[in-house]
Amino acid sequence: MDEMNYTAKDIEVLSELEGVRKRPGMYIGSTNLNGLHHLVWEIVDNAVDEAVNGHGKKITVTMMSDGSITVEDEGRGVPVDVHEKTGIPAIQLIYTTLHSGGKFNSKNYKTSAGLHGVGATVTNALSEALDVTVFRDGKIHEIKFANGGQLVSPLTVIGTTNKHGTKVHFKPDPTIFPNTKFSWDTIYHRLEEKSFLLTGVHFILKDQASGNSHEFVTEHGLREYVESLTAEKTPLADTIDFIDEVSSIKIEVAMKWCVGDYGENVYSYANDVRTADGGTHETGFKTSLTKILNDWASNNELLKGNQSIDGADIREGLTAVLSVQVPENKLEYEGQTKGKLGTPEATAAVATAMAGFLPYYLTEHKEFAVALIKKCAQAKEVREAARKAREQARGAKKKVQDVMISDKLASAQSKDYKNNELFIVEGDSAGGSAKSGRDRLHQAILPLRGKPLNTHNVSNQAIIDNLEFSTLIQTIGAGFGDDFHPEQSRYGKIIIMTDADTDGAHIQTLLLTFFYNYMKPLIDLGMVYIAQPPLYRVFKKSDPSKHIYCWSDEDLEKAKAKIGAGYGVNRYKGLGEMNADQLAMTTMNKKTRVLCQVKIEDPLLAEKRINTLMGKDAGPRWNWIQENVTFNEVDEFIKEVKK
Ligand code: 0R9
Repeated sequence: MDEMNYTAKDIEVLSELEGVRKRPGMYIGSTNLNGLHHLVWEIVDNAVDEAVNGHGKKITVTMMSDGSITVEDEGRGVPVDVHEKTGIPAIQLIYTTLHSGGKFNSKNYKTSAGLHGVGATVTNALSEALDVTVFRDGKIHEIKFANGGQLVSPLTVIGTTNKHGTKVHFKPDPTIFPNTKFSWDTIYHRLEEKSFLLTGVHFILKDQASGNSHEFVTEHGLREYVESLTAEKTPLADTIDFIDEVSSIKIEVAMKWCVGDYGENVYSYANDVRTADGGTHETGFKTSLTKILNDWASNNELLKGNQSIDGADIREGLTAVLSVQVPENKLEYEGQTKGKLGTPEATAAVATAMAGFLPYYLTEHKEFAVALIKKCAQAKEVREAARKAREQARGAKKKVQDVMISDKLASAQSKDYKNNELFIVEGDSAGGSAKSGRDRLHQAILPLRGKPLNTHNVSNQAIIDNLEFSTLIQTIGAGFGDDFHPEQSRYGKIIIMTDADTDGAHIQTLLLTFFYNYMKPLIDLGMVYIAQPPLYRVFKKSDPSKHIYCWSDEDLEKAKAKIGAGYGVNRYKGLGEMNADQLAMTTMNKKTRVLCQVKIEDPLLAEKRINTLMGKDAGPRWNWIQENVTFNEVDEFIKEVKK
């Protein structure tokens, strides 16, 4: 088509696709690995909609050896007829225009989230190639796009078939995504999550390169979800679950209390989309749970005097999944993303459903109900005692000077807290180099003595009693746990600086476990970092002032070539091997260092991993290591370290 023949419609299509390519963040959040996988979710969600509408029960995702991906469903097949007004096949519009789903309303092409077309078009716009194969009416139809959604092969019948369904195959555009490698783990967990929400739908994940494949299907959806989330915990009693419908909102709940678990794990969904920021349905769940348990306890004279139990004490050790299906005309979200449900009716609907089930369950399971109330009352006592102790630990009343907090801490001079940085450093010797090499105005150093405590599933009291962590809590000065106030932090960046070896990695994990469990807002606000000390220094033997620092083996080879004949290599096994200037230059100086920001991209995966890897039970950890760690690589690493 030459430029003169462009119709208004073509220009509109081009500008829409271009708009997506110019501002991908607006459509997929970012162009990092999260954004990359968003392309897959858009297509999988379309396949899911078809399955939920009762057409086809199997969805297959195949990671292809060439880095592309295929999603296939067994539904009716995307309509291939020509759109009356434009004369263009419907399928072409779906993949090239935003909001095209809505344009088919007149044809009754029902879409549950009202988002069809947006998703498929976004994936097409951000792919170097995308082709769709439709198996429908005994024929195989194919249409192909390339270079960000440009039509390269119009809709054609390429064969006959007795199958029905849709297959979408695409390869993300490397000019948009810095990393185009799909992650088995990420897709695995998303499909597993979907299978918990959509009982009876089979999800199959295949990796062409390794030949691995996995099928997910559940019979008891949310119940199985809660059981998987608590697999490594000790239950107080069996999982409780129910399904109800109130004011045309479908409500599903599964919950389980575990002992020795001090966390609160409530996960909510609206129309099968995770509502990470909660919303009206979650409020209905939490308030009704508190009311029902308090009423039941007081009716059965289980509470002293007029006492009541707080919601937080009831939810301590609780793992619950709440899923609501809200009809399209009532579906409202708060804010830009779909992270928070806004539908006002959802609060009362969930509360009514809870009230219609839970009191009867408690009465029928008295032994459990009594044990639960006891556990909640105990949590309340511990929480009150801990609150008092925390106030002491925080030194909120006394204006404590930094220097008095710990004799080990070298504090920053500035009171401009946002620009201050706290380096948590492994070992006294590295601490010494860091203290001499730092920018005294803005950088504080807190050396750690040995391995910190594993803080996963320990009580608040155990944290307070631990010298390392109580020092860290006092140093940051913003409290911890439920009483953590990130705005009070004395540091804008908390930087973990450990040796680049297995011990260093272990210390990082233990510190991150603490931040995750007791100061999570610091992670959510992007305030936690891991310093990246170099692994090598390559220098010219005849003139050691000519040198290059290297952060990887690839860097090392390049540096050797650059320095040329007569090079020497220092391998840094620990921070202590660097002098103060070298440590400052490579790892601490704001202008020259490399920092890795700690982020939680998939909250559910983070929760599961931390339970597996940091939990008390070694069995699941051992299994995970067996399944996921390539021991050859570890052996090689150990050999290298020993050299
Ligand atoms: C592999 C990924 N699958 C899909 O993207 C997919 C979309 C889709 C679909 C319909 C059926 N299967 C699908 N798979 C469909 C068909 C019909 C009505 N509604 C939906 C029908 O035959 O009448 N569609 C998604 C959007 C649309 N179809 C359209 F309506 F907008 F065209």
